[in-house]
Amino acid sequence: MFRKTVDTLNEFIIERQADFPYAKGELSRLLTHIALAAKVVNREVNRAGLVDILGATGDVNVQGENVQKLDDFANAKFALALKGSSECCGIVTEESDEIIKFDTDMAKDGKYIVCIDPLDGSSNIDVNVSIGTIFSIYRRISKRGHIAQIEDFLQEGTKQVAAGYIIYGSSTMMVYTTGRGINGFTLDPSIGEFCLSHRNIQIPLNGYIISVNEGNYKQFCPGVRKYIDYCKEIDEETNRPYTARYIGSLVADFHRNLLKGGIFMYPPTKKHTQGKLRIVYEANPVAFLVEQAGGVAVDHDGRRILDIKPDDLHQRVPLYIGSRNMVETLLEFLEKNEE
Ligand code: P6P
Repeated sequence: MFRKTVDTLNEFIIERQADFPYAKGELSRLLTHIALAAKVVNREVNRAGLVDILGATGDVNVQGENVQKLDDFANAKFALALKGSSECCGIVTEESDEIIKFDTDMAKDGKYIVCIDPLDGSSNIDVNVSIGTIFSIYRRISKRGHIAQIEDFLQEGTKQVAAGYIIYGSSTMMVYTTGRGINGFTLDPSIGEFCLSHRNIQIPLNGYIISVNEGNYKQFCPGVRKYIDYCKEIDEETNRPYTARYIGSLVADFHRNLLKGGIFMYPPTKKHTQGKLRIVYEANPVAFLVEQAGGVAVDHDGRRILDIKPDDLHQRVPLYIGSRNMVETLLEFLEKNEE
């Protein structure tokens, strides 16, 4: 009997569609279009050093960051794929101040909106360090058949119907959830397909990796500093000192901690008093994923990231995310050393 040896992403999406009895395939089609755009971006990322796509465009985005050529390329490819899916009526992207409303009749009838960071970690592009795409999918609130409205994009993270990321690293992987667990697919370039490689990912309850930019150590509050010091103490019983790993690409740091266990922290600093990461297209998608994997994601007050109602498209939030026991220990340090 022929035994299917590989689950491609498309097969997996279709199989899982059965989990949603009322689904007519719109979400499946949307996810398939995201995967297609990811393959196109992956090709360009992998040859970035060979074509004139490295370096900055000379523009500055809404974040005040220099836009890299590959940022622009990725942004354009994902926007095109999402508009072409006819399931998405609009997007918010790190690269645009305002929401992008799709105005074709098919797109205006789209049931979903997408929040996306097309290429996160772009400061790492020119030095060949892993980068990623982060996406989050919601049902629209505004009426179908009309253009998307701002309230479609300012929903709590608990309203996400799907979220995921693509990591362009030693291999290219797409990791996503639709609320029934989290699965990882590795791109097999020889067949041009994402193939199931990490089924039902669960993050270890305990981890021994701490990810934080210690260049900001003196700007952190006492509780964060004391927790970092705690992680460095020598204590064989609790496997300390922990290992410090910080790549400077959220997707790469998050992906490693998801598989091995660990905590990623972006606390408030003098420059980023509300943290650096954006709720809508960075914190919410990884928070949905980590909770689906059995982990925790909170802000500096210990609030669940997914419960926060964003007021602004590019609103930032302090982020503590990863293995449950590590985040809970950090919160104890924050509480004990409240300013
Ligand atoms: P810092 C990349 O620019 C990014 O938005 C995230 O991917 C990453 O985790 C963070 O910023 C790194 O910020 O201030 O430590 O360089």
